[in-house]
Amino acid sequence: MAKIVTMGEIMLRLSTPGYQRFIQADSFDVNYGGGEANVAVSLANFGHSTYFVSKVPENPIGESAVTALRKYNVNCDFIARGGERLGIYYLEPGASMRASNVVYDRAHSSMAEAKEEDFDFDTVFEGADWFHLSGITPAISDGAAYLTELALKAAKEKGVTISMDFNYRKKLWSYEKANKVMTNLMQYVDVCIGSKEDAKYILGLTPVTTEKTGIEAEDYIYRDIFQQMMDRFGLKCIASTLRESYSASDNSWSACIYDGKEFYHSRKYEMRIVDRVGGGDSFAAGLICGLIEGKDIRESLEFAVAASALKHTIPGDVNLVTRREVENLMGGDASGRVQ
Ligand code: KDG
Repeated sequence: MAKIVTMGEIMLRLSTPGYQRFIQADSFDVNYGGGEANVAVSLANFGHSTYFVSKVPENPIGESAVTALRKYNVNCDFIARGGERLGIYYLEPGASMRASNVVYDRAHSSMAEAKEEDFDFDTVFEGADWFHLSGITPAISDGAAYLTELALKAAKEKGVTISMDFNYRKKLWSYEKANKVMTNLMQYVDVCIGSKEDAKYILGLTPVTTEKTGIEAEDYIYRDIFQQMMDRFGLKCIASTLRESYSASDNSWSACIYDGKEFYHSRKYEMRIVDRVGGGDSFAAGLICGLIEGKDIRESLEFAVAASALKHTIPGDVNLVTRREVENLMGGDASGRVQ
């Protein structure tokens, strides 16, 4: 069982029931979520010893968020208490041709205003095998960006493997700001999850053009952009999810990975989506799970894609599927069609 640490903001998620528009809703469904918290839950669910680093207010709402993580066996010893408030995000789930809509109400949250003295990173990373972060944490405030770098430095000094999922959120920061911050943070990263758009708009890399078409073109462009990222940041491997959207609720889902030698494109699943939020986080968790258990990049990627395809069938942010369910899907009917 590996020790895995993730760090970020956990929020109260209030979503309209039954695909209602915001204006219709007179109640909300309550869940808790946040990019890195979602990854922690998935990894705990796969049996790893998982720690979430954050700060929540010292009130019943903060405690409820912590309880939501404890319920899924995430270790919450490194969650500081204090500050003003828990961030909230409102979700209007999309359906058919109507996209989802998110409204953030998270300014001045406890995590956005957390300070260096809230965390003892030496203790956090003692004996840790892996540290996972996403671009959401440095995006929430300059203070959180500073803390992110402190945490990355501490993890690096202890020889911990580091993964970073770009997770670009345009409602949190501009591409210019993301470029400045993320380019610097990439020096600490071993395993990266990001799309060709992230490479272009956040890292300023230029994807190659090609006359190839379809999946061949996609693989060609990804291989090239991944190589550019390898050359620049000395990564161990890079992966991206690949979504072909038929509508807001019908998608195909696959992924690709590159380790500097082999480029691999996974099997594709056709999905009817119940809740897409957290799909990327469950992919990150599946990939970390595979790699940390010594699986090769192909097996790790297939596990991650299947796990995240299943996440799309579960309401809420977090992936509550078992290892057995993921393996059954990997070994079963390629349609992966789920209601
Ligand atoms: O990846 C899922 C996240 O987007 C969701 O949990 C909310 O953390 C969140 C954010 O900042 O958007």
